[in-house]
This record gives sequence, structure tokens and C-alpha cells, in this order.
Amino acid sequence: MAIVFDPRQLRHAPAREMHNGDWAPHQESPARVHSILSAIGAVAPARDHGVATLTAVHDPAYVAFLRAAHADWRAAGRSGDAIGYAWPVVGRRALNLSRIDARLGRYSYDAGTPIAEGTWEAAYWSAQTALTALDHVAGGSTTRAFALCRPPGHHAGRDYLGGYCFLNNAAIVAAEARRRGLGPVAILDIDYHHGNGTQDIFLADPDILFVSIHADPATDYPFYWGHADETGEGEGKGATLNLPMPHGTDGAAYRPVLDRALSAVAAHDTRLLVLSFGADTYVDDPIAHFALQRADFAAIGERLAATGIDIVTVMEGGYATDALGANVATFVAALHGPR
Ligand code: OKP
Ligand code: ZN
Repeated sequence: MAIVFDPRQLRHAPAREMHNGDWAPHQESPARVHSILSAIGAVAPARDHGVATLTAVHDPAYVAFLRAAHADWRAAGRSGDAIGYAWPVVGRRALNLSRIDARLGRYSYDAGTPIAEGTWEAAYWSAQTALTALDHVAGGSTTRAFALCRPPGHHAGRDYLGGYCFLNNAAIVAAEARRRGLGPVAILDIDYHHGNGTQDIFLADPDILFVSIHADPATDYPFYWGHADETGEGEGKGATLNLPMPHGTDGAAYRPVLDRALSAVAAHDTRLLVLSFGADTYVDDPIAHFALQRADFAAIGERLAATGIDIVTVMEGGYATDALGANVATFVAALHGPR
């Protein structure tokens, strides 16, 4: 068992987000990581795998945008965090956009994901943390590793940020695992919110199965993805499985759906599972509406361990900050077993 963390991830500290038409303190705060660190025990450092592992999944122009966005914002005379205010709703022709506001709109899809001074560095090390967890499993010293990633990644697409996410850590690990011949690879996303970025990245890809259990997008963010009839496109038809669930979903309702998700993972002959884990399915999460208890996280961890498949877990959401550390530690202990 290995738990990977890099403190440079704390440098992303956006001040606020747009919430129900008003500004509110940003939910995705460094305090989340402090809560987890105080509950989880010893962590291993992240290793640098370079930028090519990121551009295997993301558009290089998007990565260049992300890297420079906050400095461009400052150069435009602005203070605070960089945030867009105009979006090309319908795909427009490719334009060589220079103005920072235009670039922010082009490479994002919501107003909840400001770029702060340390965002690039934090997102970069979040991805490297995930890749280092893969190294631990690939090296054969352990069958399961946990990447304490922050900012999260599953809403980030090939060329867009959103939903508190900038680089898609799960997708980066899955692509790198395939490249190293560790497949078949599947991604199971059990964050409360649908992992639209991950789905988009692999939508037409038959090799990497994407399965997600999440709040029904008819009622919940991200609204435009995650409906049950999204099953993949082109050659990837059938390699996307969405299992939306209603508000109030508790441990008893969750269990059979998890079984169904894991049947699909087994049918893919999965050798390496990338798990996007969000603890925002917790009953007291302030921005979500499922009803899982701490004991349910233990049960889910045990169920996943029982598959016998190698698992790289990447941390996604979870905003009940006081309870977050114990929830994550409980899940990881069950998933990784005694040792
Ligand atoms: C990220 B992850 C306005 C609502 C926007 C965005 C939720 C992002 C969740 N504040 N909500 O999946 O936990
Ligand atoms: Zn979430």
C-alpha cells in the first residue's frame, strides 16, 4: 500500500466561486488536504514524469494556456484569480485568440474554476502525484496505491477546465498505464459528480472503459453529461457506462449499482483499474445530495479490494472538510487492507 502526496498541490488556493448567483468562498480549498493528511498517516513523495505525460491526454495549446493564464491575467492589469465571463457555447472555428478573457472562455466551461497564482504548479503536481501512484503499482511492490490529488481532475477535458479541475489525473494515469502495456485499463468514477472530462477524453476509445456512478445530471452539475444514454461514440460505442442515481442514495441503494459497475469492469478483462474517488457522496457533504455514511466507504473499499484487480485511486471531490479526513482514511484502509 502506498499513499502519494506532494505539498506543491497546496499552492492552488482560489478565493471564491460563483454559487447560486453570488460569490462564495471556494469549496475546493487546501484545508481539504490538511484534513486528509491528519487522518491518513505517512505519505510518499511524488516523482516528476515531465509534461509529455500530460499532453498525451491534453491539447498542448490548452496546457500552454493553463501554464500562462494567471501571468496573462496579471499582465492585463487584473488582480485576484483569473476567471472567464464569455464562452463559445457552440463550437466556433479555430481562432488564434490572444486576449486573456477570450482564452479563458475558450478553454473553460464554467465560472467555478478560477486560476490562482499557484494553480499551474498545483495541477502539475496533482497529475505527477497520480502518475507516481501508478509507478508504485506498476513496479509490483503493491497492488493498490492512493494518490492524494488536489486540485481534482475528472471534470477537465482534452482542452478545457471546469468543475474545480484543470488536468485530468485519472485520464493521464489511464493513458500512461496503457502506454506501458499494463492494460486492459478501466476507469471507475465514484465521485458524486459525473466525470465529464474523463468521459469526453475516452468517448471514442474502445480500449479504455469508463464507468461512472453519480448524481443524475437532470438535477445536478455538470448537467450536460452523464445521462444513461451516453454509451460512447464511434469505435468507443459500448465502452462508456453511466449509472445516474437520485438524491438520497444511501449505502443500501449504492451497493447493487456498484456491483453492476464492477461487472462491466470485469467484462472488460480489466488488469488495471483507475478509480476516481470522491467523498462527496457522504451524507453531510455541503454541495451534494447522497446519503453514504462513513461505514459505507469501508464497505465500498472492501468490495473493490475483493475484485483482486490492481487499483490506482486518485482523489477527486469531498467537501465536508471536518469529516473528510476520517472518511478518506476509512476508505483507503478498507481498500488497501491490513498492513
Ligand atoms: C467537483 B468534483 C457553483 C456550483 C458548481 C461545481 C462542482 C464541482 C465538483 N458553486 N459546482 O466533482 O467534486
Ligand atoms: Zn464531486
